[in-house]
Amino acid sequence: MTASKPRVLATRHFPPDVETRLSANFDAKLNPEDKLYDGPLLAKAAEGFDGIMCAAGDPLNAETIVRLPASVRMIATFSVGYEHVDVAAAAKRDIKVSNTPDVLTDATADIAMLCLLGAARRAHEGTSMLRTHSWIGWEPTQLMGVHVTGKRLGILGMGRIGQALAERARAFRMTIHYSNRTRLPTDLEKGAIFYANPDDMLPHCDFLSINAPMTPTTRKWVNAERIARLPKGAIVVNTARGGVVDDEALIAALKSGHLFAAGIDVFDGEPKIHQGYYGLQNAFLLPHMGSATVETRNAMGFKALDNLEAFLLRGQTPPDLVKAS
Ligand code: 8YV
Repeated sequence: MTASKPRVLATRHFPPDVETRLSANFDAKLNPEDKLYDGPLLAKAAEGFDGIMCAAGDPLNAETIVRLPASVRMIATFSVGYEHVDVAAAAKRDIKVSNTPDVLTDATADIAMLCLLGAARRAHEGTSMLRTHSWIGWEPTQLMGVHVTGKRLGILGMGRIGQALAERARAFRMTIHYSNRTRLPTDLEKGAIFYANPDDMLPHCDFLSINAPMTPTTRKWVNAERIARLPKGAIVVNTARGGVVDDEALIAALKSGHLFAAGIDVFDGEPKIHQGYYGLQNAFLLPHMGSATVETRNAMGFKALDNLEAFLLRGQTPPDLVKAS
C-alpha cells in the first residue's frame, strides 16, 4: 500500500505548470475558477489539509489563523511580500510560513522602471490621446515631460528589488540615493548615497521610489508632510505595497502640481483603489503587474512548491522560511 500524499489547498488559480507539479506531488485542491476566499471560508476549506498555498491579498490574518484546523502545518505564499499572513499568529500554532524571494526581483524592478518612465514621460496621456483619436499631429510643445537621464533617484528600501532598480537607473546615469534599515556594504552600495533617516533623503529626490515592505512602520509613510519635503515637480513611484502611501496626500499633491506625476503599480485596498486616481492625467497606473511575466510567475510557483515539498514531503525546514519579526 502506498502512503497517501500530503494535502495542499490552493487558494488561487496558479499558472498551469505550477498546478501540474502541485497536483503531481500532493493531493491538491485547486481553485480553477479563482474564487476568492474570505477568512471563515478559508478556515473551513482548509479542513483536513496539511498545507495552504496562498497569494497576496488572502486573509491569513490572526483571526483566520486561529480558526485554521489542526491539520494545517504550513502556509506557502506565492509572493515575496507576506503582510497578508500573520506570521506571529502562525508561529503560535506552530504553522510554518514561507515566501518566494529573489525570483521576482528583476520583473518587479522592470515594472518600477516602467512606472518611473511612464510617469516622467506622460505615457498615459500619450496612449490616451491616440486611443481616443484626439491626436491632431506633432506639436513642438506637446506632452512635454520630465527628463530622466542624470536625475536623482531616491529609493526607500534597498533590498533585492531596490538594488535591481538602482542597477537599471544607473544605465540612465541617475544618481542613486537610498534609505534602508541598514547601510549596504560598499560593493553593493556602488556609490549610492545613504541616509540613515529617510526623511533626510526626501529633499534630494527628483524621483522617489518605494521598494520597502508594508510594516506598521511603513504604513502611510508617504504622507503630506513627507511629500512636502520632496522638491517641487518630483515624481513618486510605488511598486511595493499601496499601504505605504497615504492616497489622499498623494492625490492632493498630484492635483496641486507639487508633484509632477506618479507611477503606481500597487494600491491600498486593491482592487478597490482610491477613486481619486482615476481622474488624474498625471498618474500612470498599472494593476499590480510587478511580477507578471510567465517566467517569473512560474518561478514563484516553483519556489512555493520547493518550500512545501521540503517540509511536507521530506520533513526539512522550508528554505524560504519566514519568521515573525
Ligand atoms: C505578486 C507581489 O504577484 O510577490 C509579491 O509580494 O507583490 C506580487 O508581485 C503577488 O503578490 C502574488 O501573490
